[in-house]
Amino acid sequence: MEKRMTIEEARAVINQQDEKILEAFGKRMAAAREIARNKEEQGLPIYIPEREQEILQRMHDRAPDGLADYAVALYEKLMELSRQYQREGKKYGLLGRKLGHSFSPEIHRMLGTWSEAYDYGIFQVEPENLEEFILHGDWAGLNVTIPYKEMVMAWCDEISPEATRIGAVNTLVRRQGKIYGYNTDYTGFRKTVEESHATVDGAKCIVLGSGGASKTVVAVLKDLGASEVVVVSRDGKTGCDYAGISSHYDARILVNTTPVGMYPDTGKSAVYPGTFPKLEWVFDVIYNPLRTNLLCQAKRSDMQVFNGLKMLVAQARASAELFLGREIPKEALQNIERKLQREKENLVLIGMPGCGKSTIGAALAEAMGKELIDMDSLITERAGKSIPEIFSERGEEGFRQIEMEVAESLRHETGKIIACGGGVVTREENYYALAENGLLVFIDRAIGELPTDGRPISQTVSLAKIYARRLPLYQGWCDIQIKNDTDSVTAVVNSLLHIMGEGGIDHV
Ligand code: PRE
Repeated sequence: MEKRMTIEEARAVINQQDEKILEAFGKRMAAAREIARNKEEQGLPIYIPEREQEILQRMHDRAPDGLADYAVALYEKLMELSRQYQREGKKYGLLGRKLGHSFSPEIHRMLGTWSEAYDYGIFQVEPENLEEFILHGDWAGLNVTIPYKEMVMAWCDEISPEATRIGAVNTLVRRQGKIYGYNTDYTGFRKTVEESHATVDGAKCIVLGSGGASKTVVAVLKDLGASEVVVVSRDGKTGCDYAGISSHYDARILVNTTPVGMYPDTGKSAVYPGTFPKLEWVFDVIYNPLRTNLLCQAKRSDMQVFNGLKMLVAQARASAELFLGREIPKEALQNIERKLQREKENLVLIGMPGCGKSTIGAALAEAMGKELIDMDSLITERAGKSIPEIFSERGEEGFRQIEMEVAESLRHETGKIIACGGGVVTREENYYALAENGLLVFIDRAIGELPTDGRPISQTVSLAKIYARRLPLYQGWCDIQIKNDTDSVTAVVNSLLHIMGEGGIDHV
């Protein structure tokens, strides 16, 4: 019989072998660094899938008995570390002037989990320091944003045909001491339009703004066959100023590329989409808020609306592919976009008094790890009085006034569950405050099931009348309508989570 080792003996063997492994590991990593230097000089990517495949196959075939799968797992990890080591000290990031609220670092961190982790930061640079930063700054790859997309072209050694044609660069990569400029916004916006299923071919389009983003949008629309693209600028240099828009009310597609309506200055829009009788699709390159005032208005007019999140994620993926010199799976796009949308958006619960908004809200908050905001509690706090007291002292109008102030104060909230009072829908202004970052959920409960005690409005007018009056409002406002007829909060919460889950509704 084979002699068995004691724990101590086996550990001594492990310690001895670990010394050897460590020494070999050091030599392997040093060789990887050498390869990295060579690759840098020759402009080759760090990740070479064929080489890794060849190594994995060899390790699989040569592994000691029963250890093939372990050897493969070990070498997968080893080569991941090797790539990380080769990339050490390489900095990537977003270059711009004011970047406080950018989603890019978070998106690139997530893209890293779909490929390999890379160091992505924020570079806020003033115009007078731009040249020095581009030419001599410590970076390997950059995304470029407002106001530098056109300026950086001056320092590029080579500019891709796409970026040259558009006249704007949003991605810079350093290779062999040279600076290469690309435009991945094109890829990002094209993806957004293609996935929207908007019929661009033969359509008249109107684009608000004339900066770098506008040029990209125009190129995409033209490439997709738009019959006419009207660019609106404040100074009218593009051939159309805001006063001239009335000659283009026959547009079918509208795209905003201006910063009007962007956080923190939200609630504004450069045009009223409702005045375009043929308008069907409205795009905004802004993603914060998730729905600009323009998109909120367009949605109220039953147009199809798309925010800038898909474009942002798609351009980031295309840029990361250039940074890393490798493909990143397509599935990363939808996954990251959905994650961000879910993380940032509020769930705004609307419906008749007593339909279960607060209880369902609390359960949802718990299930989703989000904070619950109860508008009625905020109203009580603001007034320093109970809701029946506000009604008896100031009437419904007084109450609605406070409610509107509270809705307005919630405009910039993100990632919360907001339970609203039943009559929130009676003031159109509240929609615009709540829908900017909110997915509106109408909880519909049978009238006979609604309680009336302690609810001033419900006691004075018949519930059926209120319901009849408000139903079209709830339905007009909501993104999701859900029945609450089971008396099981969990059932309602689960079906809502199901609707919002993978394969659920697509919305912004
Ligand atoms: C190495 C690392 C990354 C590449 O994707 C392939 C292999 C490795 O660690 O084995 C080395 C290397 O950079 C190379 O052979 O090209």
